[in-house]
Amino acid sequence: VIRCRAAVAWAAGKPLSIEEVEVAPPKAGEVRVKIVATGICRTDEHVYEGSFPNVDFPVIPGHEGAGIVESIGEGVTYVKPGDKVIPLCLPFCGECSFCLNPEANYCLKSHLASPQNLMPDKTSRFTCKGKQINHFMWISTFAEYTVIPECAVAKIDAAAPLDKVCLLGCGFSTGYGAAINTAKVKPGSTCAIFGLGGVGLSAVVGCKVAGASRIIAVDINKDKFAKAKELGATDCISPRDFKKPIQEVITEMTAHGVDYSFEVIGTADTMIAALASCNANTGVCVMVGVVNSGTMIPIDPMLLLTGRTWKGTLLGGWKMRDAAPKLVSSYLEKKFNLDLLITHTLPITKVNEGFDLLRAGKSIRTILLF
Ligand code: COD
Ligand code: ZN
Ligand code: ZN
Repeated sequence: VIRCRAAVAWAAGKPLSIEEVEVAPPKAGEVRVKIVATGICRTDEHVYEGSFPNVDFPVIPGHEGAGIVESIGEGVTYVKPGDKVIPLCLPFCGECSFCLNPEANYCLKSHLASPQNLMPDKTSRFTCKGKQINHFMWISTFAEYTVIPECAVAKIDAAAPLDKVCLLGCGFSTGYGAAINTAKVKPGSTCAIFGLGGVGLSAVVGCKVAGASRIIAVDINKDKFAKAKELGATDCISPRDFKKPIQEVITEMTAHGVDYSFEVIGTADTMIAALASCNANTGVCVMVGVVNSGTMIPIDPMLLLTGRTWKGTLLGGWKMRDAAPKLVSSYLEKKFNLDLLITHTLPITKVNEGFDLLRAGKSIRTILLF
């Protein structure tokens, strides 16, 4: 058993508290990882608010981390102590029909398929003050040491800087993959990205790397525009600056609407606006944001009848066990720059300050270091 620090959410809406927790050794098929760095994603904020379904408190959140394998349980062959890894919020069992399908990435044996926030055997490896603490997405990266199923880690290059590549665990891969894999943006095409948080800006990067000629970035917070331009946006617009709906503005700017649009906010209104912003015939709209559970979206079927495609994406469509090491190599080869997305780096003890920055719209990504 290892005693170490972790940021524990004891109850919905309460600030996280830094606690000393006990982390049990990995059981068969599990690995114990020393987390070196972890990002704060909006989804962690949803957990904290208590709006994430099927998450019971107390819980150790965090799902955008990177670390080093400390020990392995019986039968583990994929990694050994000392290997650098990225914990995966979508595991890879390698056996289910989605894992066997080269185009799918939603492992049917994941925590999403049978939601619960314990380990796959329905027990916890964390205790604090004599109480059992729940896991989050099987990876709980807000703990200095965490136990993860072997199928939910990806081994990466020993040269990878963990305080940067942790972003590949969620935010960057989600936005970048939405452009590269889900939309399959073509060179010379036009794109519109709604929402310029860490995920939306990563979609901007994906469109740029794919060779889009025009990238329209949309946000109500104009403070995000400078970064969007730096990352490749050609136009930045705020819906608040126009009397007419933003989809009409975008349609006029591009004659018939963009080739690809991305909704990276998570509201019904912006989902409809993003759909209507892509061209009526070959336009593809990818929804990345998650709406509050129970939200329904009324749409005019004519929007789709003329040929538009409306798609969703999960973690940018990547099969992460395979993709994470390749994304790390692309980063090391400077194909894209993750560093520009990191606006703050804080010690884990300042985790609540990190959430305050996110809520105030002042940060893109905050990295917490142990
Ligand atoms: N119009 C334009 N922009 C808006 C509007 C609006 N009506 N409302 C908010 N925005 C802007 C905000 O100013 C902000 O800049 C941006 O939208 C949102 O950014 P963040 O920083 O709050 O969020 P991100 O980028 O960290 O995450 C956005 C998601 C939509 C991805 C996230 O909220 C979400 O739904 N996550 C779950 C979806 C998913 O697959 N995530 C990956 C696994 S966790
Ligand atoms: Zn599977
Ligand atoms: Zn996330």
